[in-house]
Amino acid sequence: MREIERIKANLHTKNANEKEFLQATDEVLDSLAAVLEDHPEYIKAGVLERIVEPERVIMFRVPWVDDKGKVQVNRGYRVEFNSAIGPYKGGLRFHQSVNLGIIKFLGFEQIFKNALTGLPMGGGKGGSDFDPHDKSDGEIMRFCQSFMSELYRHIGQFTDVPAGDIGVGAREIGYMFGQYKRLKNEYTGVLTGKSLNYGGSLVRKEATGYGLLYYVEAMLKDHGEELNGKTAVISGSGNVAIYAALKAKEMGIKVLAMSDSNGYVFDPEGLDILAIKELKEVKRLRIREYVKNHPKAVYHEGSSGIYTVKCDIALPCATQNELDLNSAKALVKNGVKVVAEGANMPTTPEAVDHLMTNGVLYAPGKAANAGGVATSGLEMSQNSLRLSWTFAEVDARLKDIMNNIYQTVATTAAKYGQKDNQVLGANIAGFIKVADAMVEQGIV
Ligand code: NDP
Ligand code: 2IT
Repeated sequence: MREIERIKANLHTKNANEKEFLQATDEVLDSLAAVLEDHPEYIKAGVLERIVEPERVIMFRVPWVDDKGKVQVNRGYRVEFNSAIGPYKGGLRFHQSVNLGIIKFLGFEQIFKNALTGLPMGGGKGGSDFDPHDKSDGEIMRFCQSFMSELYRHIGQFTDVPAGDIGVGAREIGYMFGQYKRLKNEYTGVLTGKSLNYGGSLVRKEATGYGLLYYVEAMLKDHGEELNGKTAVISGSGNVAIYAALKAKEMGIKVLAMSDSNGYVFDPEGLDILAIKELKEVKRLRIREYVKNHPKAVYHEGSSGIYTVKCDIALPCATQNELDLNSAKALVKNGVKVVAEGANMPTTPEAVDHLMTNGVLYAPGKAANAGGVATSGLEMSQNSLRLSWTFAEVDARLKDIMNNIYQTVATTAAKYGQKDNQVLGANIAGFIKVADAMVEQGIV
């Protein structure tokens, strides 16, 4: 469609250095031709031009002092992308690879993901190029305090509510919450993913991984299959991967391999997930340490090799573009049935094409990993009500939301004549909700 091509060309000219952002916008825009035919009001109201431009981009200096007394400077970001359906909502990523293009791609994806949850949350994302890997607890605290000393003026429970992402878990959220409270002299639910001691929600820690499995369960049920007895590989061994693996095991799936950025561990009889959780979540060690106490398992250097392991289900839960065409070919050759994304945009466009043309059920992250932000939405509700729901209650709501997302995505894909094309279904369903709100609110 001419309108779409024009907007894409303009975006590529204006943001030539932001390759991940362009990858994300191209995919969404390419899904929308049929919608625009049906809805000329979106074109008239300039919805496409507006939705690809962040409402606000904040970049700032984050100075801190390391344990040796040396001054360090990182760059902080918050991209407030779209507030049509609620306050900006999305995580903070601390990783050495972070740059503006990566935060913009994540913020853009978040708009549609949050819309799919059915909860009133706009899209945003932030973070820093700070590398937390080799830092002491004191250094992490000082960095988080410095980061929040600038960010606090831009966020708020009704404005923008950050949470965790890569490199940001309950520890970092705690230090940032403490600093926000001190600066604002105000106790509000300005961050989600808080610990249970001061306003966090049960199930938030588990939510992205659990939600991913609830989504896959709904998808397989719709295709007359069940999870019990299947095999899986799960990339990463962070927050998303660990709780995906625990839920997978509970559902009768054998998890054969998991990874970190150095390599992967493989055990044909299935990994001991609680041992991996202890190793990564509590001791913060490398995954290669696992084989020391598990002699049947093998460690392979290099994380992308994980996709050469024969499995029924692959769950990429580490980072963007980790599953490339070669990995997709290896998975297809080995008979993979399902690829569902716990990470954001982990599968390259060429790999997605290869999977879908070979009949693999492919679930994009903005649908399949929405359980984390959905439960953040539930944390915001509980904070506003000043009460906490039980584990069972939050878990039931999460399951319900993931089932609804799958149904919405599947129905939308079918309605547009492309059954099982969940990329199309997720992009269109998320887009329509936000676009309608943007039209109703006028040119802002
Ligand atoms: P964590 O920091 O807890 O874990 C990240 C995991 O991915 C680690 O095992 C890490 O290995 C690995 N990893 C990170 N970067 C790379 C890389 N460049 N190459 C290979 N492996 C890498 O993050 P999360 O589990 O929270 O996030 C994982 C993914 O899920 C991200 O894409 C995130 O955006 C997405 N996501 C997270 C949600 C959440 O609620 N936390 C919600 C929805 C999506 P190492 O330790 O070696 O760095
Ligand atoms: O990518 C994501 O959806 C997240 N990192 C979670 C965001 C949130 O606000 O809980």
